[in-house]
Amino acid sequence: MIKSLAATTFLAALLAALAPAAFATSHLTDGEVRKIDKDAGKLTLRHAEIKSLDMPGMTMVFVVKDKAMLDKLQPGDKVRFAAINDAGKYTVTEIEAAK
Ligand SMILES: [Cu+2]
Repeated sequence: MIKSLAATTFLAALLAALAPAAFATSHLTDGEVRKIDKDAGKLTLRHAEIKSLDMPGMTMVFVVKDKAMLDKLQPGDKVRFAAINDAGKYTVTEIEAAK
């Protein structure tokens, strides 16, 4: 009994330790690059639901935080990204190639 309690406690501690790592990537949303406008710093993405913005999946235009973010992207690329609503402008703050 005491042994199994210790094992349960250990397991709970282990899960608690692992949880932050799991959350670290969960803020990223799956998407696909449709169009890139480097001059305007804009990016059209077909994206999955974005829970943090309360937005269903759709294709839409985003502004990018830094135009350099567009350099490594091509239309058709599968990506994972984070976006915020910056005073009404949906802005991509992070983007990476999906594995
Ligand atoms: Cu959208």
